[in-house]
Amino acid sequence: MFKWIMPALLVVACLFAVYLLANDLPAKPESEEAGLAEGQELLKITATSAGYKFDQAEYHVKAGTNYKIKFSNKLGVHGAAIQAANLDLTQENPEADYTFPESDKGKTIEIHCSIMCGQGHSTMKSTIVVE
Ligand SMILES: [Cu+2]
Repeated sequence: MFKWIMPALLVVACLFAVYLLANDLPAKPESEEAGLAEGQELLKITATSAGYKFDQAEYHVKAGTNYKIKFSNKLGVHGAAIQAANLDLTQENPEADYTFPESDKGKTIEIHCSIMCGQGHSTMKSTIVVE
């Protein structure tokens, strides 16, 4: 009598576990690639006052490819000026779409901080290598 109860409870418990797993998983972080146009690539530049530098000493891009350049500050207030591309990205204006022309291939383009941010400001630089 009531032999069916245990298997039935087991099934209910399993379903409940699956339900919990499905609902308690943290929300998927929104992909950084979301919002990119087709064929567009992301170039992220992050600046910090720790060492007065950009997160990479060299950023690599491909000539002829359209990039969404996203700038952000990790610590302090900085800007990323890319004079060769006529861009100055700041906290207020952190994004730009840009295609490095084929004529830039093989060139190294300078990025420098465009906002007076402190004692390391004058040497706060990085480069974009166009391949
Ligand atoms: Cu600066």
